[in-house]
Amino acid sequence: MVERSAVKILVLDDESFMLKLLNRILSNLGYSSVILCDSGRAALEKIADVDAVPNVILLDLNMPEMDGIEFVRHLVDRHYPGSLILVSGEDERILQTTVKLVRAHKIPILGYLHKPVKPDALSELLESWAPSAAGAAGMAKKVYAADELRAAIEGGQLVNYYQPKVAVATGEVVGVETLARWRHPADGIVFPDQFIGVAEAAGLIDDLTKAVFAGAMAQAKAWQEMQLPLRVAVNVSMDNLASLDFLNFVAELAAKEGIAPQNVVLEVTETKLMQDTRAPLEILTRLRLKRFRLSIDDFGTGHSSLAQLRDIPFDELKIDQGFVHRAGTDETLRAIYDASLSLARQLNMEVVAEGVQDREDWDLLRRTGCDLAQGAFLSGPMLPEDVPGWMKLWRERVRTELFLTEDVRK
Ligand code: G
Ligand code: MN
Repeated sequence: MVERSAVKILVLDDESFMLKLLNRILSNLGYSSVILCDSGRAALEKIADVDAVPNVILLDLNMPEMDGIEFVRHLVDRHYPGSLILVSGEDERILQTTVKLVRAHKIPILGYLHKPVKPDALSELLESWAPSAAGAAGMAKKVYAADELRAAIEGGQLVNYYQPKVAVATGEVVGVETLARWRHPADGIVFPDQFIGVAEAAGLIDDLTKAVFAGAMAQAKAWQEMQLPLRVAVNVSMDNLASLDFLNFVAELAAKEGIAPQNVVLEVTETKLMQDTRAPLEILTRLRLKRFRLSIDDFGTGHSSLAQLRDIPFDELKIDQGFVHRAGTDETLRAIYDASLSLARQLNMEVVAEGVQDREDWDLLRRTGCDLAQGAFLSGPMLPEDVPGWMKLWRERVRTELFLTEDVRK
């Protein structure tokens, strides 16, 4: 049993009377270590202090400026190791969808509460918090210091892995997405969720993206010379799009390696609230004018995906994996998947479904006419030297098993 006074709780709600009310309920229940925040920004500042990281966050979904869903995204970027309880006046459906969204991000969620909050219900959810479960999830992830990452980038410790994207209608391997890994001398292979956030926060993301991009272009050239004309995608952070320097770097490097802009995809995610969107807008538009392909990544989870769609001429939309796997049987996921697909169609964009994990997912893509698939059902990320061999096996699979069910196309 954990002492209630030892459980660190952060309450985030834009309404001050709700903060006071929840504070009183918590205090009556014996939870005395409580921090109150009235905006996502304020809460993130608190969380930045390692000693103040809460065990449980009570999160209001509807807030001006930064809403609860965007806040969760920031928690993911910051490797928040604790648990969440959602509090909202929204209806059951929205709450359930949000719970799925948060679970897809692997943040433990104790449950949700409707406003007005009943003390008994809150008490029950808090009782279910256990330090072992939350601690284990948090401890598995080491957060690296900026200096160590800087040395790793300079010392060439980042390596590119590549994950295939396949045309659903024909099985043809259209391209690959470049996924950075850190070959850490002591810790082994470190995944991007453990260092991209650090790179962004420490101003290292330009150096990181440039290193990844340079490797990807060199690899694209090598494949081109092997008669494997693969479109190569690279993940670009919004922070990269703050200066014209990046635009020139991309254009010059692709030209130097002899890669046509049509075969270069820039996958853009908005992970934070942009202060000033003029520079990224200009840079993306100019990349597009040069015929680079622009892709909106993790669609459905960002802060202002719809605003981005309105403002930026994207060629490709990637439906976030959280809305793809199991969308065949889950009505809510299916509704979001269908809506994303039809949005992309109407805007004349190619659609990629991320996170295709099994045969059922693949069949759904075929049935619904999704353009491209990416995910473990095809292949996870691999080293570039393994790509040609995988392509051979994949073609065999396409011929023998994947297109036998003609009836899936209703
Ligand atoms: O490889 P993995 O599926 O764990 O990658 C998870 C996410 O990490 C990707 O979807 C992408 O958003 C991010 N990521 C991987 N490589 C890079 C990179 O080079 N730059 C940026 N900005 N993000 C990356
Ligand atoms: Mn991506």
